[in-house]
Amino acid sequence: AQRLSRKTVLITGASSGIGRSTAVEFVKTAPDIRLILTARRQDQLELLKAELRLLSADVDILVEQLDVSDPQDVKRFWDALPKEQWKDKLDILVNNAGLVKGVEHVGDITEEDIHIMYATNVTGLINMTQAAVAIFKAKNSGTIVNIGSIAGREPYPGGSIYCSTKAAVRAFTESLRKELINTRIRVSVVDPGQVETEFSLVRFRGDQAKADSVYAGVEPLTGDDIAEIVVFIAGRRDNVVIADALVFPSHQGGTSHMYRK
Ligand code: NDP
Ligand code: 8X3
Repeated sequence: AQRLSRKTVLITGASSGIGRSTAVEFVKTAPDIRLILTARRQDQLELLKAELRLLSADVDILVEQLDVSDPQDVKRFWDALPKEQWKDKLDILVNNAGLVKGVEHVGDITEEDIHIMYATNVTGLINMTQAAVAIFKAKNSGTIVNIGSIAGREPYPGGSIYCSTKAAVRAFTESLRKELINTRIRVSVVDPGQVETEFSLVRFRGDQAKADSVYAGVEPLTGDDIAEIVVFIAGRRDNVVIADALVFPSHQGGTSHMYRK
């Protein structure tokens, strides 16, 4: 908690699931933390801000609508970020925003779905990272935690685009860590297995019954489980780099290895 005191954290995709839980966990761990909460749904971010204020009166929160899939919006966001109060003080970036659309096989995937997954999960993450790295290099400190997935390690049928975006996150993260080896900037990737969030609802385009069937007969991880790990990684002594974390619920051994009751 002491190590995270007054640190400034930027979370993408903070309006739901793992990102939202990560914001809560940072405040529970360090009640005087400074949070920049971003996502497309600003109303959800405002609700989260109110909830976090109830947890701690000492927290500083900046809510900013940001669509990471739009490079112009990413540029606008960084240009508008108050320099002295927030931008130059940035310590931790959590690249969490991401999504999957559909289960179509190759040949049947729409151009739109390919674009939104790559633009969000890959290009968005890269653009956010480039901006943060410039700030971190100037002060030779900073932590980047990227949310990958087991899907990036073990691709499955019906997931060609999503799985390849997460493989890209993994490779990008590793290159970056090695590029920064002579600095005090830390780079980590967390690869969750099955987590119950809005993820499957988004995959199945709002079909709640289909989304629920993904979690039938199993006990998935929660957003809070992954949030605890993200905050743990960020809170280590600055010479400690948890480079890589693969996290499963106990019934899961891989993307297709699942014990169902
Ligand atoms: P949710 O759907 O609950 O949350 C996704 C978050 O990403 C939302 O806050 C959403 O906010 C945000 N987001 C989506 N697109 C954009 C965008 N273009 N710009 C900014 N924010 C965006 O799912 P999870 O919490 O599960 O997903 C978080 C991360 O975890 C993703 O990267 C996902 O791939 C990864 N993951 C999830 C697993 C799971 O089983 N759930 C397993 C492994 C990895 P908004 O819609 O307001 O923009
Ligand atoms: C989410 C995990 O296996 O549903 O990244 O794609 S999976």
